[in-house]
Amino acid sequence: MSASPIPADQIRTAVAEELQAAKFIDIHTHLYKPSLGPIGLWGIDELITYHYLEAELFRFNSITPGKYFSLTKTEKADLIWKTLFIENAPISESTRGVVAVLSAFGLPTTGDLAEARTFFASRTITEHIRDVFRLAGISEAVMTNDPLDPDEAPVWERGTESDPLFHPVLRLDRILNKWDQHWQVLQAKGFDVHPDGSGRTMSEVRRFLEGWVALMKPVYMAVSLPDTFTYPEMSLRVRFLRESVLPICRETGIPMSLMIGVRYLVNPELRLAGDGVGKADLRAVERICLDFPDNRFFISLLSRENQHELCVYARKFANLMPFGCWWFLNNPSMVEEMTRERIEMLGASFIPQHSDARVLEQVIYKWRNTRRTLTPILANTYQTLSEDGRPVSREDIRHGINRLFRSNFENFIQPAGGHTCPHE
Ligand code: FIX
Ligand code: ZN
Repeated sequence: MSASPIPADQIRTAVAEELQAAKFIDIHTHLYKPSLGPIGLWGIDELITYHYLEAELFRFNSITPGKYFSLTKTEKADLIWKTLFIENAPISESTRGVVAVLSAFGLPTTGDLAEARTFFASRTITEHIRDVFRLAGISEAVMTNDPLDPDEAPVWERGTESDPLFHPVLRLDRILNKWDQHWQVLQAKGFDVHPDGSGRTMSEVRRFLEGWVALMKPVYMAVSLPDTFTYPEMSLRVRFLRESVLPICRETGIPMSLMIGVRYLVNPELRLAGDGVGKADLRAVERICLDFPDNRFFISLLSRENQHELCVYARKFANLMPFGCWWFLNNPSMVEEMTRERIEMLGASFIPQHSDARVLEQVIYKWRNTRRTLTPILANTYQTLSEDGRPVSREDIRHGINRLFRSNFENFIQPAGGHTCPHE
């Protein structure tokens, strides 16, 4: 690859081509390898009944959530399609996404869903995953795997083959956020644990997680946390972090992902669509990075108001890797704002985005949008560098994009030996 400088007026084309050619790693999704069975969602009815669209349905249609959730999947999809795609133009980020998926497969974006249903019913999952990943421009996706999920856990325990397209993650929300509802599951498996965390609970949870690390070989552990998350704090959650989770992460060289800022079920009637956002006190992140210098933390924050602080903390802690424009921030206006600020403050030492896809085909539009939003931002970045007197080569651009969408992640999940400091 030539290191020869690119004329400033050709930088944008070079950026667009390199973004298109690069295969990204999607570091956080709710997608599943086929061998985990029906928990992996795909197809038109799943796309349309995505909780983002359910939230929008209730703004346009007077149906009550109770009545809506009593419908069949097909009835739900037909109602959302009629309301958000036929009676109204699908201009929101989430509805436009469905249109982008339909047109990616050459399917009609108006009329009824019959042709789309026939098309998706004709696909076999392995060929479909291959085509979807190609259209999305990703090489692999990182899953969200819950060792206490009654549908998923037994499949892992029975043994599943590994899949190079899907990397596992040990998701700990049930232990760290809902211990009072789930401690019995561990007790039933023979772990000497107690609801109040007494006795051998901490070491037994450690033993439980050690077993899952050996079984699942996760690339990182993860938890979503409320906007009220505080550290340090006299709580079971913080005890589990300190005494069970972070010690194992350190010993096995696995990073911990903290996704902070959720106000769970602000409207419980909306179920999965009922969560909200709140500004978090990031002194918790400051202290946890300080207290655990040998642990590495992926951090994603849900509140727009927390993003600048996160950039500052990332400048203070090399064991902190900011990632993604999570959930309610995964909109071009927010992605633009956050990515520009992160480049200005962190160079290419962060991970700009993850899809958070819950339905397979969503990666097509979520990554198309990311490329579309980042092209002018990266082009402007390199053009400004060239104007300031440092010639820019295609190699520079390729290296930067590879860092943002691949090697920052690959290096950060490496155990300490292979880990290269993100600031190098
Ligand atoms: O906690 C999470 O991983 C969140 O991403 C999800 O719970 C959320 O429902 C979602 O789908 C966001 O996009
Ligand atoms: Zn998620």
